[in-house]
Amino acid sequence: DAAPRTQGPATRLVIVANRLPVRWSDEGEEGGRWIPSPGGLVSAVGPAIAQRPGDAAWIGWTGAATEEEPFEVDGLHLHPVAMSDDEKVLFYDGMSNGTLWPLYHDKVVPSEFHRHWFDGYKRVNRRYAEAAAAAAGPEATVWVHDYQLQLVPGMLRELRPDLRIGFFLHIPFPPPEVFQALPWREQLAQGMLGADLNGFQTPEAAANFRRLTMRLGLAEAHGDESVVAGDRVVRACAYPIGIDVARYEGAAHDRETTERARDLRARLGAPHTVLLGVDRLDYTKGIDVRLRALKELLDEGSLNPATVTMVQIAQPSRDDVEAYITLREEVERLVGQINGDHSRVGFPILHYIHQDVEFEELMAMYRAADVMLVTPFRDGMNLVAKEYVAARYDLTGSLVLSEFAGAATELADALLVNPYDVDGLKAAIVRAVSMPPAEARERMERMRAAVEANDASEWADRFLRDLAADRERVTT
Ligand code: GDG
Repeated sequence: DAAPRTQGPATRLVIVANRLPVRWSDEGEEGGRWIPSPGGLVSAVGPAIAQRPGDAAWIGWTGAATEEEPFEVDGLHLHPVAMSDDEKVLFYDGMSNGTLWPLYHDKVVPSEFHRHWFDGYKRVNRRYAEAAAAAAGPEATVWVHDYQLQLVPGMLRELRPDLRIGFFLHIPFPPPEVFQALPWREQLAQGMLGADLNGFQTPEAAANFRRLTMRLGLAEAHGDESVVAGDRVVRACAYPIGIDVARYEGAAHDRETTERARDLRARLGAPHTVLLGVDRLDYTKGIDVRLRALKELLDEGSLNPATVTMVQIAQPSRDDVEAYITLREEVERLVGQINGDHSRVGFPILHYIHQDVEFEELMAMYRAADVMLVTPFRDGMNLVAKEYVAARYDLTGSLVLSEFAGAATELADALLVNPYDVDGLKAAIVRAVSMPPAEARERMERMRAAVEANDASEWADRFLRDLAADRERVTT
């Protein structure tokens, strides 16, 4: 029976994402409490929810294996989805991060296909779909997020045909020629076709999806930004995600941030130039190639270790997945080599932080860094690039940005690089380090205009507005 059990008639908007936007804090009263955990998704979707106080719900995983009751944090209804340790291995480590993540990121590492991973993925997706079906009020809007939950829109449409369903993919969507290798290609594509609107970071990703559905014979072309699947029009187009500009600009202007940035530079030994990298420790982010470029520049004397220092934040990520363990070893080997060859006692040339840095410290780093290095081999958008630009209100600083990040479309005034071309990357770093202030200023001004023109709340509004728009009927 598809009838929802605990349908909340008041719930008009349901967000479905792998994780709930909260984390458990041991500090405070009575042994701990849930506190908001502001990641990229939370800050992007948060404003849309804030406009609908009391009638929005969020379905996601808390990180726990056991069943938990719905609870509330800051007026938001949270519906935890339980996942056993075994299911986490199949659904999250396996199918999501061992199959789909590498496949969608140009196979920077090989993508593995295992039938039991997909079975686990299906089982867990069904659980999210059932939780969303139970939480959503009549004709409510459900917004499903990202590659972990690609089957949810289709499952949800079967359970609740009355719902408006949107899906947004935060990562790239590969060309059909690559996607077609997936033994479960039809099911995954059908899952997304269950949505009324599929959003992607770039027009290329959206076009790849439309082309795929046609090539698989699941849909037919319909105008520039839609396909027809059965008797339904499914839109698939680009909604490049933005950042909460006011939050980043506000934090950058904060006097404490300015003092912290000054203090940071002093602690780094008052170098002439500070280079910065901020990434999850992920093989798609090109941390290794960036360090290789730095190493060669120092080895050949193109960068002077007496005047340059680099900070690399590598936020711990997915450390149960084999490829991440290997990457960490490679990055740490390079860090050791670079520091061994070029540091002086008390003045390491490269500060490598494999820790979660707090927001205020991150802002101080953006303020302190003269050159920001964002060099992913492939990235859906990359928010770090936009955050750095938002923090540079004094119009100083240079951004070296991979042309394979979605952000390169909007930030065309960065020094764009092909991260596979080490010589090109080295040349861009040297250019960034020695860029005349007038040129840096012009570039930064234009980049700031681009970041400001695409605020996170507008992004969510645009998506939800288009999702709410009247459905086009299929006429035959
Ligand atoms: C996926 C897509 C897309 C990083 N280290 C720390 C920290 N961060 C914050 C950054 C930024 C966020 O994490 C990372 O966002 P990115 O966009 O750079 O990358 P992914 O995590 O891969 O995100 C990506 C995004 O989804 C949104 O659609 O742009 O392409 O892959 O906000 O600032 N924050 C703190 N400490 C850290 O150590 N506090």
